[in-house]
Amino acid sequence: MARTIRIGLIGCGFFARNHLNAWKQLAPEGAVLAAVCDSDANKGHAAARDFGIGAVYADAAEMLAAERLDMVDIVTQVRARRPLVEMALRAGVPTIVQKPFGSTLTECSAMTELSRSLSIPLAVHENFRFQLPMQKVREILVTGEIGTPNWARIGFRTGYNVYAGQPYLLTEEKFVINDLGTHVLDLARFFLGEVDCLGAETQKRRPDLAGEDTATMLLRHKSGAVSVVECTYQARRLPDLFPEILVEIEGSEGAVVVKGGYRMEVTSGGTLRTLDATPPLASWMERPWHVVQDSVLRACAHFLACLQGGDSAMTAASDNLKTVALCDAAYAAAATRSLIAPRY
Ligand code: NAD
Ligand code: 89V
Repeated sequence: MARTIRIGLIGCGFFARNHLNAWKQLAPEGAVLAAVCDSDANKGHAAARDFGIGAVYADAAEMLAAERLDMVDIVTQVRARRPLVEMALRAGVPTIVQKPFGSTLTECSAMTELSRSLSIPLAVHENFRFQLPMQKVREILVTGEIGTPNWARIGFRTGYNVYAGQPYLLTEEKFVINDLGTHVLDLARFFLGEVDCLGAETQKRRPDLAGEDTATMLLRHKSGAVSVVECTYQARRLPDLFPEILVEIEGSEGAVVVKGGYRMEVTSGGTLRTLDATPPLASWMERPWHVVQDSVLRACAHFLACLQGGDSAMTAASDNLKTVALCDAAYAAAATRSLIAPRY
């Protein structure tokens, strides 16, 4: 059996249930939920009760001092995040932090530099690239079946009431790019590589929101490829595909397309094949969230294996910093109505 990894989870709110279920399912691979922490003691105790975790804390410093941990998984909102990351890294504990990595590029750069200077791993739980359909797209690109990718459209368009489970999104001054754009911009990098410059238009189509709810971005990648990356919570169309991501990538020899219902079409050298990328539905998962929940499981399995093997995670802080730089550039592009080079 692989080395056991004792995990302390901080932030037992809405989405943490998926992390807790994933770590529980990964017990045979060595994951041990050793402790939970939430500044709201009721939430911490509820998580401990539901997942059979013996140690519960309301203060992260107390947990880090009392527990022998091999990993900290931080699932708080972004507002509370930097002090927790710095505390865990300074305690010498490898840390995973949920997206968005941080509130600003400067803040994310500082956390990345602290991780580097202390030689303690820091990774971002950016899980859209771990979704089964996205993994299949990546596999197809790597095989060269569609040739050199040169154009793409990546879209997350829904009218789903995300605010019911995440009410804090109503008051984020910088909302959809930092919260959702970070996912689809990360996919653009995952599929087409780093970005030379980008343009962006944002909209607040729901007037009572504090921030933008729609972003449409045009990217020129260093490879010469061009991508259109878009996200909104204000789509009013049926069927609403939440939380599915639609992808079209064209290459020199063909194309790969992810359509609604997890149907994929691959054109290569003049022939078309179709495949089904429907994600599995573990007992703790529920439609339509299962694609996201399955990606949490895949991401956590990746982080666990990387820690056990001493490898750098695919979404290490130094990598996700480049995605944050795209979010930063997108806000600057929208504000100035100009093309902006990301501050890598
Ligand atoms: P939430 O507000 O429901 O939960 C956060 C919890 O952290 C709360 O229970 C709060 O009491 C606790 N907390 C805050 N500060 C703390 C501190 N200093 N010490 C200990 N506990 C503290 O938030 P949520 O909706 O679960 O979102 C958490 C994160 O997950 C966000 O960054 C969000 O963007 C992200 N998220 C990711 C996905 C995904 O991976 N696809 C989906 C939804 C949300
Ligand atoms: O991934 C997220 O941050 C969630 C979503 C609903 C898109 O899964 O908000």
